[in-house]
Amino acid sequence: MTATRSVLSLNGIWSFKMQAAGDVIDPVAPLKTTEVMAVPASFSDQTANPEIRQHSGYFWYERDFTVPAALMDQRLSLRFGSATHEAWVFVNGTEVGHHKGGFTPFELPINDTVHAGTNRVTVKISNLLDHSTLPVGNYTETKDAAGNVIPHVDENFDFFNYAGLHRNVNLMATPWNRVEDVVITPKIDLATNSADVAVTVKSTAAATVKVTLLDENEAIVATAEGAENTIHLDHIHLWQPLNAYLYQARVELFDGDTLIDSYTEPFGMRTVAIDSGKFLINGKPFYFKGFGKHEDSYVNGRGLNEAVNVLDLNLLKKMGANSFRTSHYPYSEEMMRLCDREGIVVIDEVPAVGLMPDFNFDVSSAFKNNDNPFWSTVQTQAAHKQALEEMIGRDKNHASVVIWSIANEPATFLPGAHDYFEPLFKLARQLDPQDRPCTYINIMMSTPDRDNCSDLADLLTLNRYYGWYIQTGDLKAAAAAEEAELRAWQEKWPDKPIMFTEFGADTVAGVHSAYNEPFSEEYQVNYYDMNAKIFDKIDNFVGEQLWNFADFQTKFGINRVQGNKKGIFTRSREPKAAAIWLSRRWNGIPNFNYKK
Ligand code: BDP
Repeated sequence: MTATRSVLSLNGIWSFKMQAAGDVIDPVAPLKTTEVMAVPASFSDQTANPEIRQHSGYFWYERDFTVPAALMDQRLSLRFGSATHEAWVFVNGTEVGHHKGGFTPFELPINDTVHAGTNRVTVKISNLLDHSTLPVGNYTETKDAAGNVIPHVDENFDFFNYAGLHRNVNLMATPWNRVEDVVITPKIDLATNSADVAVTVKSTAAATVKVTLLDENEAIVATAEGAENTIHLDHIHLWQPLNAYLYQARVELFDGDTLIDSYTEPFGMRTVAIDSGKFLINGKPFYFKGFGKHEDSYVNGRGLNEAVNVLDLNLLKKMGANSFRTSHYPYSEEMMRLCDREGIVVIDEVPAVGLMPDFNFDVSSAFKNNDNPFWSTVQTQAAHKQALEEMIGRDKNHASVVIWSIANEPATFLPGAHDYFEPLFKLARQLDPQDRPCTYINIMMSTPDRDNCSDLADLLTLNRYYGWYIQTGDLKAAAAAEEAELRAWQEKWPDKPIMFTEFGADTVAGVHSAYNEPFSEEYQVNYYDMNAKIFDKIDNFVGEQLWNFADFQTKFGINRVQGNKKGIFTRSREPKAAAIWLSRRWNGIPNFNYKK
């Protein structure tokens, strides 16, 4: 909302219908249903009907909304924070647009289909995934007795396939001639404590562009005119981990003296660089302490839950942590803004998860299989490019984002992986105006001798489960194997920083063992203790992000008891013993200069 723009929330209770086999639904007529769903949220855990929760296919949402007559002269659009995974949007029965990809926003103009007063919006949602989508799902079809196709998706990944209108839905009214994008790229000189801030404004009209930079007290620190500016600032305040400082760029379009549009974008000033095996933020070696997370909470499922976001960051800070990864998809815009404000360091990840032949928990099979033709059959390249464009397009200005993660645990030990990833790394580097480091999250079968892609990444971000999926329960053997692998990586790439982006052990809160038994709280503590001792021995080891912040929901399976239990908090955010142990460790580790 600005002086020239209105935003009206369409969150709330919507009508809802699962499209069962054989159902024909025509959006020209109002949806025939008595079911309702709250938005934003997954529908999955709001229903009491297991058939809806487990259904693969199509779902319909609908509600009325009012367009005030006073807004009818403006450009009207519907904006969805995300619709998971694919959506077709109809206004008063007419299709106004479509979007595929469940974790990034989209906006659809609706002037031609609305009138002042009451209107109807209908959204058809698909939760289907296959070998061309991100995330990757295993798609199969059967037929019922009447010959109707029954689709089925088996997640090729370890989290529940939550779906629905997951984030805010808004009616927006903007001027016809408007600001379309703002790109803010601060080039900082740490030695002189000054910056040249490049501000590029993309607008729909040839208008006079005015840019005003404001400090945290809303005092004006600089002004400039034109669509492309480089503004010099002295005596800058740096955005620091856990000590954020946010400036604002106010962008205004003028026609003569008349204000046509205005938009304000917050931004922070910090540098990110990699040098001699260190990860530098503002020129100093940073040590990542934190988590792989999920957008996952009771009832809301994967839906935006701002209270949980605030609690999670409060718990994170209390533990002495400083960072997390948006495993395994871009998180809400609200969470990204919160991280900017709270000084949380973020690894931002596209939904490229499941890029491996058959997701299962038998790690040994993949160690043997080195000739699977996976990369010549998978068809995700187009979706992957789109996901990178949309994530970097959305998140480019966030100070909190310091690394782009281009995939989680792709099968980089198989031939063809390098050809698949090379163009994606190139694209990410072209798209990012701030030249942040790029990486992929390396799976444990991709050891230094087997991995095909580590030359592409700026740093080594490893997921390792020594003592869990291998050497289960034997922390001594696990420690030896883990240390040997880390030393091999360091030798192979002496200038690349190494960090763990996952390591963890399933732990059922309340289970105890005098014998250090896996699944007990004691084992989880000892597992982290073992890992910490290794990390502290490796010079280029720059961070530990464990798996996972909290227990989270997964598909049904014999390896999961109501979900993945590797949280150091339960799903309701109660600490397990490991959370207390890790708080002590992390509160004793400074954010900077931990490794000499
Ligand atoms: C890794 C995945 C993550 C899983 C985790 C686990 O990146 O999504 O949840 O392991 O098995 O394979 O707990």
